[in-house]
Amino acid sequence: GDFRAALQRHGDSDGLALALQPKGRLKDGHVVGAEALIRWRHAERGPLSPADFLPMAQECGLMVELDRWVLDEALRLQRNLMNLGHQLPLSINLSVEGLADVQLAGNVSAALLRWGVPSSLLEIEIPEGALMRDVEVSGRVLAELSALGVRISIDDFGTGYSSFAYLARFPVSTLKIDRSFVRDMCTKAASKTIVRSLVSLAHALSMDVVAEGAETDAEMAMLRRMHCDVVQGFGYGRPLPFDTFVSFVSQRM
Ligand code: G
Ligand code: G
Ligand code: NA
Ligand code: MN
Repeated sequence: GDFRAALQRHGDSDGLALALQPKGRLKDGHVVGAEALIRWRHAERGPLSPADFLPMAQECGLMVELDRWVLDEALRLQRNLMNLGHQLPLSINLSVEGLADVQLAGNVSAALLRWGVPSSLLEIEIPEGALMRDVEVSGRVLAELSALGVRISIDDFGTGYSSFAYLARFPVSTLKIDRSFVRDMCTKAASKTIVRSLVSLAHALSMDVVAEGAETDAEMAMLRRMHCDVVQGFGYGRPLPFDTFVSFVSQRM
């Protein structure tokens, strides 16, 4: 009930909100985009993280509705960013249920028009596991989305079981290396090897590569030596409320 009500509201102090986590180009530290991450400022329980409420939303069958809310809110924020003179793609996360929503591409197209946002400024992140669950459905959805000009990235890469045949065939622009490998990169030789291999794999497939969850300077330096393109992690920037994100961007242009 609580959550359903929060889905109906926008921008309240006690509703759902999107935090923006900056993505930085390793070469020069410039902001090249951001990922929208959902937060719930609960009136009584304080700020809740997705781990606290996404399972509940899933059980209640609200994921498709949640994904639609996120799409609309992310494009509202993108419109505000554009109005401030910024040209930064924002990415949103898609749930397994959202990926199977037959109205997805139609909704994305309508929302882009409604907010006057060019499709090149929207990116959709799909976890590797969700993408490979049903490659027939994924193939169809990805074709529809990329026909709109929306960029697609594979999230949490390395944790699922990718068929490389499909990976090469899907219209994917970016591969995001899962945080677990980046976290252990400086202490475990195997993790370092995996990260280096995933960077090579992405580049061989003409994809950009983002390393998730880098927290230390040592990790960022290692990623730079590996010619990883982009970093997203606490070491570069935390998920921020819109206004704080705008200040962050202004300081790194
Ligand atoms: O923001 P945080 O790292 O706490 O997110 C935890 C998990 O919740 C991550 O797996 C992330 O993908 C998921 N998540 C965060 N925001 C969204 C969202 O807007 N939609 C969906 N479907 N998942 C999200
Ligand atoms: O599943 P997905 O990759 O969408 O989840 C992103 C999640 O990872 C978010 O909840 C975000 O808060 C979290 N995250 C991003 N960077 C870091 C980091 O450097 N360290 C840790 N521990 N979590 C991070
Ligand atoms: Na993500
Ligand atoms: Mn991820």
